[in-house]
Amino acid sequence: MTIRRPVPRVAAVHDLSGFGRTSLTAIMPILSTLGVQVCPLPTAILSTHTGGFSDYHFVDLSAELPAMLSHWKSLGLEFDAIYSGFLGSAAQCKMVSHLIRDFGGEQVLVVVDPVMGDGGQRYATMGPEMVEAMRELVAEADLITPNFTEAALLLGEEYRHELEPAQVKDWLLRLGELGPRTVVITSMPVAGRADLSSVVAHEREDDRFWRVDCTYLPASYPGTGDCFASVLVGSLLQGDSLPIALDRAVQFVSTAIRASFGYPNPAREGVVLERVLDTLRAPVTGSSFSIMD
Ligand code: PXL
Repeated sequence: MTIRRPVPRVAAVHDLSGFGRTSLTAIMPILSTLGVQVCPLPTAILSTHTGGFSDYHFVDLSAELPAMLSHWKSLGLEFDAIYSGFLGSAAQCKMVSHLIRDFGGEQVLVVVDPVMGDGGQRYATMGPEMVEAMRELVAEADLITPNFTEAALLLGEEYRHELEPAQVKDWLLRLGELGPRTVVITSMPVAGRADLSSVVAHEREDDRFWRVDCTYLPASYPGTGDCFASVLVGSLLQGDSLPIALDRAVQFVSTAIRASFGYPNPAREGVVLERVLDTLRAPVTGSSFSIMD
């Protein structure tokens, strides 16, 4: 027997923000802890992320990406997953499409986290052209992980404060019609339950709808979407089923938020990842997912 690779390998296409625990500074430690090799392709370098900081320095690396990719190609590199998140421009969305065409395939899990905004607002660098470009990019993905705000943007829906269960299913199915076979929406408000927030998902193959609820925590830390999607990717690459991977991702984010809550540091510093990373090594001993009927 030949071992193809000692550990799964992911091409991670995100920005590198020096301060604030978002994107690559969250994704790399999480996936490494889950035993996954991360090959970062930084789309931009920022002094800090854009949530809660102003005057950040933003260096767009778009012009460098084709040369990086052609070097990877000349090496004959192969990946088990391609995972993109925050992108600096509409042109970068096109570059990720090329990456998917060059390095994707039957055996490669393509995950697009269409990072564009949160809480009903678009992030500072996300103009309307990004929404259009992201809509085209999600068509190339196997799995997408928009939050509620991003789901509304992708569908051209108004942001609202809650959705009835039938509408939740409708949104999941319509996002699936854009292309991906698995759709996950995070930070979904639960109708009539202000104390809860849900992650919901639909898999086209077996037409099942999944839901994981967690207690709504009155705090918002940048980067929690990156933490969620990274645990999901790492867990799926370890061989977990989708509902277990969703459960692990929800658990991790909620543990990270709770661990951060009691500190006086401003939310813009992100969650205290370093204090909770080890929880990712625990075996799965329970779960709280349900099937939506
Ligand atoms: O985690 C989302 C994210 C990623 N990258 C940058 C960001 C944000 C959210 O604010 O600003 C640069």
